[in-house]
Amino acid sequence: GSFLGPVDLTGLDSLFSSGEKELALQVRRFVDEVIRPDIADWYDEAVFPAEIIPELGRLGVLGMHLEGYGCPGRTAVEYGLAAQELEAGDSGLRTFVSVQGSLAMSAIHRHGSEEQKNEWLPRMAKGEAIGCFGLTEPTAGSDPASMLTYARQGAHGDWILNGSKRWIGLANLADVAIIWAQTAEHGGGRGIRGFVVPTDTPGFTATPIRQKLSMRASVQCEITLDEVRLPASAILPSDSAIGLKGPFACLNEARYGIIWGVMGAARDSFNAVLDYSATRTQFGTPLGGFQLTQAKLADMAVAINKGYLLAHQIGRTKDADPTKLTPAMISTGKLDNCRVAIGIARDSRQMLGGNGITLEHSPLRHANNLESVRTYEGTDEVHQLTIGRTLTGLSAFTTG
Ligand code: TGC
Repeated sequence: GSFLGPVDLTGLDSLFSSGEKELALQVRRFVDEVIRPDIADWYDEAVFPAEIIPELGRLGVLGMHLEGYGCPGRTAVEYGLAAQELEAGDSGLRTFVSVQGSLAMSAIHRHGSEEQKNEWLPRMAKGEAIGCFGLTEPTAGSDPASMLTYARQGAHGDWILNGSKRWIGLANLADVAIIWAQTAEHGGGRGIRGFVVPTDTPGFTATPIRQKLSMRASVQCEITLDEVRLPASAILPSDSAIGLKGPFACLNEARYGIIWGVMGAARDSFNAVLDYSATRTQFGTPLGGFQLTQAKLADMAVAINKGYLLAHQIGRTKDADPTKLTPAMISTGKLDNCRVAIGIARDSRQMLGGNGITLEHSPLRHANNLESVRTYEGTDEVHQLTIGRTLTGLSAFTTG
């Protein structure tokens, strides 16, 4: 049988090497042993299980695709396979791995000084230090160029940060925050620079956002920066981090992981409902014997196969030559795999009937999580307009 289970109707199994499949199964075993038994309680009680972070380090999934500095140095496809196994467990768990590896670690790895890399990356790969990534603000979501957080330089070259960030994953647990701030009064997007901020710096506060109906087994925070004073060496020094292309290069990595991750949530929803339709009997027949059930199962399976094919194509392209991985390609995968996955999770809940509304079954939990996933790292609309700009050569992000 296929390592992806009964949903694999198109020979997806043959697209992956035995080493890649073994890695996926290793992550799946971790999810089965460490996540599945407790995820319903964590979600119900809004608890992020921070104690598993060092275990994720030992599993080799933190900064998984990065080379050197104690990072695992895995391929893009291996990283993708791990992401989909983690998200089959819960999107909140995969989000932690994305924020740590694709956002915080990749910002330091790509744009940081040797000193910053040596200080943070080996410990972050082991899960001994936690990172977060502060781009979004209360008034700057899809439009990060409008950020208000400001970094001014003091007389001795030190930097003083003021402002706020919102929706920042794990900021309350983080040891280090990558904070993006405006440095030039009229710099627009090009004045934006990144800073490596130890979270124990005076003036840094992170407050968890409460009453979430999505990503409950994960934490997102509001950060306030009140005269946060940093040495001159805290800036990410690389030219690659001047302007918005600095954070966007990291967002590309996180968006790439999502293309795969959400297929795990879709597959887990599908498996839950396939099992249920074999055992649940109504009108004297297992649900799976009804044509309306089979039509839904067939449509879901077809959509999941297409989603994996898209993720695979994008992953192999990234491994062969990362410069060929265009923003439009990433937007295509992120846009469609997210909306396909949330549709499957919702249809699965429908097929579970009333039993689908508790945490005994995964689909509604996945569907609620996917509300966040289809919104963060670029909404559907941002990705549609990115694709639209590529197709037409016209930017429709502003009316000005
Ligand atoms: P635009 O003029 O398009 O670009 C500005 C500069 O950035 C470059 N660029 C990219 N570089 C690499 N990869 C990409 N995908 C890039 N897209 C653009 C571009 O070449 C340009 O460079 P330069 O050298 O000319 O300055 O900028 P714009 O302001 O028109 O952007 C348009 C838009 C809407 C596409 C962009 O702003 C966008 O993608 N918005 C969505 C923002 C988003 O995804 N936010 C999620 C933030 S994640 C976060 O804060 C925490 S969530 C995770 C958690 O913590 O739980």
